[in-house]
Amino acid sequence: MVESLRRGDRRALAQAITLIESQRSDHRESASQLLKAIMPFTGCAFRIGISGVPGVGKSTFIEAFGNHALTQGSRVAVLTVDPSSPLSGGAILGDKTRMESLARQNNAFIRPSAAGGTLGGVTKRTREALLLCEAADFDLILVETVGIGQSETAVAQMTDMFILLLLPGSGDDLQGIKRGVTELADLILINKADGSLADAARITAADYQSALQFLHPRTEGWTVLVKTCSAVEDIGIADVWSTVQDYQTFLNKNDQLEKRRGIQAKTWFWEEVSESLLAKLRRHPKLASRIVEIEHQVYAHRVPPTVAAQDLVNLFTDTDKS
Ligand SMILES: Nc1nc2c(ncn2[C@@H]2O[C@H](COP(=O)(O)OP(=O)(O)O)[C@@H](O)[C@H]2O)c(=O)[nH]1
Ligand SMILES: [Mg+2]
Repeated sequence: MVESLRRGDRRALAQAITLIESQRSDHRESASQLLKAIMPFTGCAFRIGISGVPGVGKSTFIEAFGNHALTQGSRVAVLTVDPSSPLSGGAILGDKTRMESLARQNNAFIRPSAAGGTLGGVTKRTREALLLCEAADFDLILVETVGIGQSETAVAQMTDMFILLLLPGSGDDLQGIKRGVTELADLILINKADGSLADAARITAADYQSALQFLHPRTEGWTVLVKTCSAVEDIGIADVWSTVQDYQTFLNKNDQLEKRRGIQAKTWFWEEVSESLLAKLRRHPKLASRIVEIEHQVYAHRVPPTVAAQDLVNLFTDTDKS
């Protein structure tokens, strides 16, 4: 499988992703082996997260941007993080999930997130899928996520650059800018800057650009730009491409890419550690009845949660020794 991946074989890549998505324990074992084997071939792509509310045009943008990247000689892989997809999939009018024109290209690969699952489950798989895409020689990876809840943060945690798409006129609620936007975005695009919305888009962009002056960028030393574009009419896409190049150069020059990825890998590692420790504790046969008891005491406010937690952890470490 590693060999076929290294040849850039897209069918092998799809199979490999299916393998890492599998819950079967024997599959998990092979998945771990596969991931270990491909590690030397990972890390060479530029990873971009793309977020925004449903309907803002993320998929349409990815298609336009991805097609542009292909003309520049890139090999483009698209992954999606959408824990809600089984419910909302295709529910939005004109949803462009399938990205047909991009999907037809030889040097493009598109993979929607596995149906169902928790955000944690989906993002874990997406991180691994991203590595597999890199091993299969894709040098630009676009991760689409809905701008709801924690999924934005999770995607920012696995990418090098974070692009936020907004709608023209959305500048009315600039107050939301502190939390959601500036903490994560390296580039903000006001999409649908075409037809009757073009003027509104320019005003929105100017509003955001001036509001951003007073806020701290996520990447030290980088000025977050606000630009307009039209994914449908292919306006401003080449400009976005050159901004992405500039950002990539900036990150490389300052060793920031290396550092960011190192920190991301460590965070991922500790997430995995806490997850498997917790799973082990919850499934511990000797603790099952004690857990029910303690939980009940916490529920009834008879024991402070902090004390109960400490008791349980002590029980766990003692039981595990014996
Ligand atoms: N006018 C206009 N419509 C767009 C643009 N980009 C996307 N759309 C439309 O907006 C709708 C939602 O697009 P989609 O890419 O599925 O949005 P997503 O939910 O953010 O992925 C579709 O009907 C698109 O055709 C654009 O630049 N201009
Ligand atoms: Mg979409």
